Amino acid sequence: MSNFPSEKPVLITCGLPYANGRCHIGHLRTYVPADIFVRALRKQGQEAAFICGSDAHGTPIVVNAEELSITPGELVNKYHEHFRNIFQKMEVEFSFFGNTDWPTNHARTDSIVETLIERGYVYPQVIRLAYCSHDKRFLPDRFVEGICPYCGKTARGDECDQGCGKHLEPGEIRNAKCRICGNPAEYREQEHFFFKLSAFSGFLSEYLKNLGGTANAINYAKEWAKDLKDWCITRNLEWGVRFPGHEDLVVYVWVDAPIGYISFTEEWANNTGEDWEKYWKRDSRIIHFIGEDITYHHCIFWPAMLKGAGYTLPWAVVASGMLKIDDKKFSKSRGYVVWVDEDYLDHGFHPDLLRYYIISYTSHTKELNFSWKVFQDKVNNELVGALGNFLHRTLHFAHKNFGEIPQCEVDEEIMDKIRSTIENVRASLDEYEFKKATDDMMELAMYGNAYFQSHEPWQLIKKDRDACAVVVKNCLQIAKALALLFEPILPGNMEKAWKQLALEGDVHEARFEGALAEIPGARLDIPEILFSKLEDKKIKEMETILDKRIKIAMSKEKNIEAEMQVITFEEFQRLDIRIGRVISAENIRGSDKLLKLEVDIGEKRQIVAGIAKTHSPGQLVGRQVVVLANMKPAKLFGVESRGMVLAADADGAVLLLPEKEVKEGTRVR
Ligand code: B3M
Ligand code: ZN
Repeated sequence: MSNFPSEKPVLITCGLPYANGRCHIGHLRTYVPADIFVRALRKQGQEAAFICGSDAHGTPIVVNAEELSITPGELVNKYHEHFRNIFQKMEVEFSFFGNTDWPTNHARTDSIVETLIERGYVYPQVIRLAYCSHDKRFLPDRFVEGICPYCGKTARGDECDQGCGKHLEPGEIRNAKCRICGNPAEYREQEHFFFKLSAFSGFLSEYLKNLGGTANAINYAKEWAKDLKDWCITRNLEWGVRFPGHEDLVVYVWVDAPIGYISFTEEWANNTGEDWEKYWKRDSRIIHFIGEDITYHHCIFWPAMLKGAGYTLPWAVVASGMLKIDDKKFSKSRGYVVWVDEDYLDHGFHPDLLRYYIISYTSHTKELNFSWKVFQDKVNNELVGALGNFLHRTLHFAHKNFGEIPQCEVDEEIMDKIRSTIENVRASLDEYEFKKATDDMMELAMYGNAYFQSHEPWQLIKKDRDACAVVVKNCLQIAKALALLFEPILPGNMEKAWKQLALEGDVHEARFEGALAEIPGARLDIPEILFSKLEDKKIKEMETILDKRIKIAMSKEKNIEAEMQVITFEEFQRLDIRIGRVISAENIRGSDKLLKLEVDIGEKRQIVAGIAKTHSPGQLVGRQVVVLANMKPAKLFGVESRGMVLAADADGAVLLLPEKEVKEGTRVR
């Protein structure tokens, strides 16, 4: 028995994209499978609302807007439109796509936070916070950079993004620096508000036992639930949802962002005459599709908040694995990124191809590697070679020899094969094994190809037209099943296939079970080819674009490194360089390179210098030299050295000399 359709209302959500940057393939790794899942639910007769929207708040948006000299609102609106547009083009069809800065979300957040306060789950506490006295402001989250107290890597204020990945509470980061001016931050005390997450440890441990979804989310969460720290849920920002009663505070973005799931459901329900409480106040099935990196927020923080405020808890959390580009870690700054508009859609690639790649490359929870070469192979071998080939040869043969769908019966064996394929697909979908579901579908296409090949209709037509008609009818029945099964993944092309099969109605609305209803007799048109091979030339072009981007990023990185070699005047001033006079000099026993000097630099210093090969002790006594006086003391051949004699590093050491004699101890600047 399959999980769906269920009596309970079903709501699917996707992690909300920050309205802060362009859409790349990494985003699609969550949205495309979620869209496919929703379409497949509907194909099983399950009504489902599909909800998403822009995450409008948080410091990344404020920081970026500040850098661009625009308001956070302007930045958010720009990217909100960008994402909507891309989702539309990629045929990711949300029932509603909202924005967490819209009034409904402010109102729902107020209401939830107030309930949590009333119920005693929020308490004030004075904490030490990073503060920049230069910019005269507190430095929440990404306004501060420093060292992760857990792993020692560079981190930003709320997350160790380059190291261990831990969530950091305000005040936890070490060696904090202001991101605006680069000055070291100070610490100031201020009252903030905490959510009593620790009080939910027992509840969460029980809840997680029954939470559905993928193991990569649930298993980690079970461990985390054992030991929970309270979360500071207020920030010193202008931009965001005000914390009730405090004009200078907003709630942490991770409070109002998931609440977007509720407020967007409300907006959608208001538009469509639905009842949002059916999903969020009563028994329902809420399924969150997220990226693996935000599991903590969705399996720990969010259910605790919902429980505390008295809302329906998520039924499943489905987490997608991370994305790699050419087997390298995805990174915008290092150029390992594929932009959905600029690198894909704008080049005329059909959305179906990328949808297919994402769903079929590997299991949803594993790392997905994108490479143009593999993209080409998958399209050419699987979509063109297997699915496209079967659909086209069937339709082409049927049209050419019969001009219509023959009026005979479909063999029981074929219906059984289709039936078992649908069952397999549904079972795989229930387990969120989307690749397996796709492979099950593709297996039917290969079965069709093998059937066509072994029954040789091109021979049969010459000998026994009726027998040939049965073979063709069987193939057309398989083609119908394929159009229905693949519609969630390849909505554009399966719509065309549906029409080529002269089928009535809308393939997007039709159910999987329609695959078992005999394909009705009808006239056939000349079929167009659905999938064409990707040429080497195009793939090379795409690879070159990516390579170039990586090279540019690399050279930028080198420039930054070069910049790091530059020292400031203050740093230079730390060098204590003085004029000295050599009082005595002698060889050091056992070394043919070193001389032991006594130098007057306003005080007497013993210095070991590696100049024995170019200078004899006699040449040196009485002459002036330039000395770095605050060189860290060292012992060479057992002789202590407290300073360094400066020389030009030419062919051997060439000692520096002041233009004219100056007093011993004179500073060099
Ligand atoms: N805006 C994006 C992320 O961290 C973040 C998701 C919010 S989901 C409520 O992946
Ligand atoms: Zn760390």
